[in-house]
Amino acid sequence: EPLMARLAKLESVHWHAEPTFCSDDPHEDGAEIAPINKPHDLTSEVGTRRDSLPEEIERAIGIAAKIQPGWNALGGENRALLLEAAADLFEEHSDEFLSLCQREAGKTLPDAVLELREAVDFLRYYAGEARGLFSEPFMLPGPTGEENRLSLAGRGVFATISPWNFPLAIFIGPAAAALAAGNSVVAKPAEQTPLIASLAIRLCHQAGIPEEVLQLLPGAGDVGQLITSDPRLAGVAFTGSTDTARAINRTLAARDAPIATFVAETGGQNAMIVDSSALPEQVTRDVVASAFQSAGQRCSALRMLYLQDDIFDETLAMIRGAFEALDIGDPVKLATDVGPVIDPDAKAALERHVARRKKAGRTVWRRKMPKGTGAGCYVAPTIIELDSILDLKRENFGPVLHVARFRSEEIEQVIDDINSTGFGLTLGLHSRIEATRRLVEARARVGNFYVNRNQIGAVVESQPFGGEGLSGTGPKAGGPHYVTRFATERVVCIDTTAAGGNASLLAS
Ligand code: UN1
Repeated sequence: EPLMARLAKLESVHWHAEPTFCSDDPHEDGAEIAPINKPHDLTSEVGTRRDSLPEEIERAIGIAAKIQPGWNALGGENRALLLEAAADLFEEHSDEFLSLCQREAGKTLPDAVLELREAVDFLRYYAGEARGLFSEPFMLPGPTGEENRLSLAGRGVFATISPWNFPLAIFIGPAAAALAAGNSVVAKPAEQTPLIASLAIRLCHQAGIPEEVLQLLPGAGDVGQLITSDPRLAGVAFTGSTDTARAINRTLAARDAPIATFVAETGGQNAMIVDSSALPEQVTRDVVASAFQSAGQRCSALRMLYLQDDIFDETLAMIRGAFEALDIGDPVKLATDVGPVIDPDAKAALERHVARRKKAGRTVWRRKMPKGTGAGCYVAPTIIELDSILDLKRENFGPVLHVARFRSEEIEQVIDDINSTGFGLTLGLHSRIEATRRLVEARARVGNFYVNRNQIGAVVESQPFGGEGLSGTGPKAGGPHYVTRFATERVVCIDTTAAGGNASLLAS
């Protein structure tokens, strides 16, 4: 078995040294991996797309299934070393990643830096998890003196399906978790951002993660549909819209196969509540960051701001002041605060939403767009006044903030309205009243609750991220329960008395 023989070789290698695994690798001459060192080669391909063919998908999953037991047998420590070697290479290649995040995903430079950092954090954190989780815990001996062992192992082949808004961090994060747990992975990036994904995959291979263990399957929804209908998959880790998560769940359930593990991180209808005890300057800064950073294209982003009525006018005036000062334009320019949205469909959906609210007679503030933004996928940052979050029917994924007023005695109703959307991702609160913080914390059903700060940018390890209800299945990415979801548990129980041959339950 040549694949297994190659994995056996891997076991004896100390990583961080020059990887020797791929000695019979077709890429050894460097021809295939050359673009890594030439960013212009990749950036000049921005906008190109390739869809995996049905036979490639079929073949990739077959190869992944065949290699997985060997990858699992390699052990948590070795897998950790390989993931850490990949993290090192990601850092070495930061220039290429930053440039691609700007050009392929339209990110501003600060957003691109945060994204790369999150990707590296995920690789290192899940590497640490591979070390910790796969050392066996101490198990009490059984009542008749048996020796008991509990171990974790990979489940098999995982598919990861990731979004364009975090084309690097959320592409590599779930894949790294699945790999850490001992699974092989077929990874489908968003169709809008295949080049960032392909650079990430090449560097993982260069770090020594075998090509058979981590394979890239680019394409759009039809490719995802083909992948997820394959009965050989043990599970899927998905980040994207709630509707797509439902469709994947149906596809998985319809297979003539064991029940799959499904980890989904989906949408949000995120609110922030600001009472009259809040500090207006802090509120202004945090509202603008939560709603307009990344052009509002984060599932954590603020969509619905509730301002207490007695501070409504003055706080909104300050927010509008900061909103008018945002620099909008080319994400490659250093001064830019708000870049474009991802594609013409995203722009059209946001424009329809704004037009409908205008038609319904709502007060709408829009930024006047600078010259030169007419041709690109730019959406003018917008603030729309509404009565309540219940006026929103869907997630509006872009630089559009809604604002409503509430009276202090209505705060419980506000929380109930937020809960009744069914989403439960992020919630912000600005208040200096401890009782209010306790009330909101106890009553709101959200995954990530942020107090007196912005509500985006959860940090791996310190702030595990993920929601409930329509926002996803959990467990939280970058938290201590995530990797275990990708693993299966086995208990081995050995009756040590039988080994002596002088005792049996019947005789005793
Ligand atoms: C997403 O937009 O899909 O907290 C997730 C944050 C990021 C994750 C966003 N760490 O904003």
